[in-house]
Amino acid sequence: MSVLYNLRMRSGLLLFIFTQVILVASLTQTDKCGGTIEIHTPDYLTSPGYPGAYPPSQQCVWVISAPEPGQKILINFNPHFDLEDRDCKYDFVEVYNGGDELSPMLGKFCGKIAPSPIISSGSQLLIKFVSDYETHGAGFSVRYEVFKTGPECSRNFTAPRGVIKTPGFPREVPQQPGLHLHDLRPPDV
Ligand SMILES: [Ca+2]
Repeated sequence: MSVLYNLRMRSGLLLFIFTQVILVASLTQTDKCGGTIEIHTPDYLTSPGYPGAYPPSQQCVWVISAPEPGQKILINFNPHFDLEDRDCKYDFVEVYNGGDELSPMLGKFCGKIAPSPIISSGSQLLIKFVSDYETHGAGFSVRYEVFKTGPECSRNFTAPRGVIKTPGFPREVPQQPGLHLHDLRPPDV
């Protein structure tokens, strides 16, 4: 009886250690303050400690690159966005349209409203996160991926009537992020 009990305790302990190791490994992967990222699959980066409060006095710079020079990058902020809101003077996240801070800034964000999705015009984006010494929020999480454009979708239609087919119809619609059929109305004349 006690042998069985011991065995269960031990395997329970091992399982506990194992899950902790996994937890720490998965946290450190996305929890780093800054870094160089080449996109292979869509992934996330977060402010340190997210969704817990970020530490004081951070200055994190991530440079994200698409694998091919002609590709663009799409980033989507998680709606759970929370940075000290004092006109973005003290804590903020900045997005630059290129690989360094001399590139044009696409936005500087703080407060509790997550920024809209952003698409780079080139193959690099820079994200910079800054916090000062007091008053912290939950921070931010952002998903990055290569922006996909297909030749067969996302066109503007101006004819008064016509037929729209999904790419490759009548085959199944491919699972393709960024595929939208929109703006189907003819423009007002
Ligand atoms: Ca602050």
